[in-house]
Amino acid sequence: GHRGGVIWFTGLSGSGKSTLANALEKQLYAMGIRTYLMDGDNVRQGLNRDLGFRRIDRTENIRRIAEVAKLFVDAGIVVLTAFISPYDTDRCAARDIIGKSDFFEVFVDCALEECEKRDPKGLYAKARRGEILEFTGVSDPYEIPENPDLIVATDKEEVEAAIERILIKLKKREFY
Ligand code: GGZ
Repeated sequence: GHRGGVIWFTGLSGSGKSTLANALEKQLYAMGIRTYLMDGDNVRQGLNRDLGFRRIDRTENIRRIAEVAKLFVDAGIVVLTAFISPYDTDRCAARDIIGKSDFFEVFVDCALEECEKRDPKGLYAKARRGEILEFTGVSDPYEIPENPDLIVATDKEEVEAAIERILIKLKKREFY
């Protein structure tokens, strides 16, 4: 069986975290690897429904996600997480909870202008109109990862090529 581990995607809203995580999960599944994908849809609706987007809430959001991800890793599952996780200290805390050797950070790098152009849910437009406060990239910070395991520039690289690069590194790190 495989060892398990967490592939932690971080980046702005609309940067492509979910797209990459979903594509990678599909590939891992095809390889017979057991996975679990955590994102806003299955975490912020349930476990973290009491949390909003203020700094302390984001910190607690990430802490709980890391603790749950660790449980899945203990069960030998490869976990993919797709959260903005904008603060460096929170991402470092997540890495410490999960354990350095089981944590693989992917910085999903995409220019704010491009994310705003995509704006699939119209949230950037709302943030610009002041209808959403503390929106990451507009009125709230995003701290660029200083030492990610991998950077994917989604405004420059195709999903399939990025997935291939991730898989090669995961293999080297013995995630599977
Ligand atoms: C950022 C927000 C906000 C604010 C609602 N700031 O594109 P989406 O919609 O689906 O992804 C965003 C998601 C971010 O939740 P995370 O749990 O990933 O954030 S964090 O890691 O910072 O805790 C966006 C939506 O929630 N959203 N309000 N103010 N994104």
